[in-house]
Amino acid sequence: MAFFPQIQKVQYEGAESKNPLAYRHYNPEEVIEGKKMKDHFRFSAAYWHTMKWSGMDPFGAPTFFRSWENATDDVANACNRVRVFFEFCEKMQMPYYCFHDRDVAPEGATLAETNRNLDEVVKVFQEEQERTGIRMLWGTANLFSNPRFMHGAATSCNADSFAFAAAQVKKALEVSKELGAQGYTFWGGREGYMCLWNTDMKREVDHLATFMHMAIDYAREIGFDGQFYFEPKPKEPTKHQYDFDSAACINFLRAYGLQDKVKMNIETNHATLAGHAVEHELEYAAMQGFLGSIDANSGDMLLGWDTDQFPTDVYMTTKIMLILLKYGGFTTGGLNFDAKIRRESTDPADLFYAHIGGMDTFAKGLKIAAAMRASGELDQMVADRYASWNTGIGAEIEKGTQNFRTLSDYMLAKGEVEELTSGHQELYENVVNRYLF
Ligand code: XUL
Ligand code: CO
Repeated sequence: MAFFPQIQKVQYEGAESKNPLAYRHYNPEEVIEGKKMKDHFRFSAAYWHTMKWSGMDPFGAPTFFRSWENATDDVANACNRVRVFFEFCEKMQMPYYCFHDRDVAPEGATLAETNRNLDEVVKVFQEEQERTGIRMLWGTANLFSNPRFMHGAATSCNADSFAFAAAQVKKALEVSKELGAQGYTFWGGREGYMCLWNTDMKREVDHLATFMHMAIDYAREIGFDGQFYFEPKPKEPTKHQYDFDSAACINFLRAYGLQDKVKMNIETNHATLAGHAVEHELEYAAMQGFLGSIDANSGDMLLGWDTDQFPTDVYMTTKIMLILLKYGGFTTGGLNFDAKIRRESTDPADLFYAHIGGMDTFAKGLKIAAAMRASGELDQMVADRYASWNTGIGAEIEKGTQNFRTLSDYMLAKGEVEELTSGHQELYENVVNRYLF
């Protein structure tokens, strides 16, 4: 049975197409810089937004009424929903997906029943993976919705909350292995705090590291060899989250001996919440060797919270693709649309328009980024800006043959910094614009 009978498989039709259900730039088989577009992006749909977002917000009830949902949200309904999801992914030519344990199966009266519910639904995922070839990019566990996690999970003041979270992640790792997931993501949820008066920060952060080590040890024990990711987010739901941004996360990973086991999953809207741009977060993670995966979305600067909108800004996708190309692209990671349609976008077709827009915006960004790299114009301008480091004193500092004494002698003899050049920011911006329009 088809749940989207009026929608055919979305195909590439070229830039001139006016068909709202076609790709204008995303051409999966097209080769750019020696790699197919589909392999550059490794696009993924997020189950929690695409299937579970109901349109509910803090001020109002759900606005989406889907023909495939029943009122009870039982296991049978959850299984049926998986079929809907795979029809969606198939029609979108979406090669990957991600979910939290609680997105896909309802919680039972006990942990044992909850695990059984999950097993039932995972069987359907397995069938649908077999049927379609669509694969799981990464799995994760929801350690934030249930009231038992009101103080956090791994960083809770309550040891039982930690233990429950551990039991949940144990099961989520088993399921990720069963489904052949290529990764597993830790997102903090409530791993942070609201008030330092009642918080033992050192103890909480130590516990977070203990939790991650336990998860990784268990994964290795059961033979799950997916890549682990840490997803930064500075606030929401707590005021101070321990996974604030790339720099804070990487410091944490290094401080606790996790640096060889975990990479970063960077989300655009989380970057902006941290007062950064996504390109800053990505470049920082990548230059430190932590480039892992991307949660693709965008925020609304006027609203300032985690609006999780689909990306439509070609400037932004160009910047992201430039960094991805520079660092050799994804290995285990991909571009997961951690994005939701607006609560006023009530038609099932809106799910398609949203993802098509996101994929086309990234495809256009990739083409522009590749053209910029092919000409080498911008790279040359940046290289010229740093020319003083290529010879003379600059080269010697980089080689490590100078020290404060020799540099002081050098400057005493020379007297003043010479040849300070313009930063030409406006010129750079104009050059970039030439590739965009
Ligand atoms: C929350 C968020 C999560 C993670 C997975 O803001 O981004 O959905 O991506 O837990
Ligand atoms: Co995310």
